[in-house]
Amino acid sequence: MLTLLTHSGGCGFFSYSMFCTKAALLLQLSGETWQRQDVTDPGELARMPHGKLPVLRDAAGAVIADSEGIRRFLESRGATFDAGLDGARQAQSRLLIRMVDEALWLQLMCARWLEDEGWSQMRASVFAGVPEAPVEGFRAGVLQGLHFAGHSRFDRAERLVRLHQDLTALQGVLADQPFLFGDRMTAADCSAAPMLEALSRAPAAPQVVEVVQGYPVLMAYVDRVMQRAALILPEAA
Ligand SMILES: N[C@@H](CCC(=O)N[C@@H](CS)C(=O)NCC(=O)O)C(=O)O
Repeated sequence: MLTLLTHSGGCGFFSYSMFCTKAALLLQLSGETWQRQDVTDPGELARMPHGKLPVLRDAAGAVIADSEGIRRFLESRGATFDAGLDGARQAQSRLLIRMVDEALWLQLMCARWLEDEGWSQMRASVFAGVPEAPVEGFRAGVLQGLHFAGHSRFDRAERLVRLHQDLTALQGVLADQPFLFGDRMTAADCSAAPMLEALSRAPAAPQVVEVVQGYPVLMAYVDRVMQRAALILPEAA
């Protein structure tokens, strides 16, 4: 059986990591039989191929890193995530996934790690009970990364303008369809729904949550994707 190694969840999130939830949705769509295994030991996380999760382990013990690596692995076993999409729509799907996985991810990182209100909610949820020194050290590394990427050099107002632009674009693609590319859930939904979900609730900072909650069509879409995938939520800690 396939085992998805994930960050743990809580507060209604399958995983606090939207990339782990994305991988879980891809697994659900693929029709494979799989199980989850939460990685909570920092030493074990550091031993993962990129020091990150999600990672998929197959029955022979081989490990596949990264949600996109997991997608390719599932496709190599016969999964088709974009059935029925012509070449142009497959290209649009790829562009959209990159936008969500890269641009909205930076928004989420700022909302959870940079903004003080987001960070205090992270301390109370994801890092509850974890000693101050290592967590603050880890945060400092994340903030350095955001500074290098440049996103944290924008002020909050500029970040929120860009967030509005991206959400408006996503809503434009969705229009009145149930899923981003029509009646059927595709790979793009596996990226977009978990990212929107993560941006729409704590531990994301309240000003970001307020913006995202201002797009009820997108919020209904997130619920639809999660219901379609019927992910089993982890037991409350
Ligand atoms: N590009 C990767 C990103 C995975 C990722 O950023 N994982 C984060 C959690 S959302 C992580 O495990 N971070 C741990 C660390 O950096 O130490 C994917 O698509 O899977």
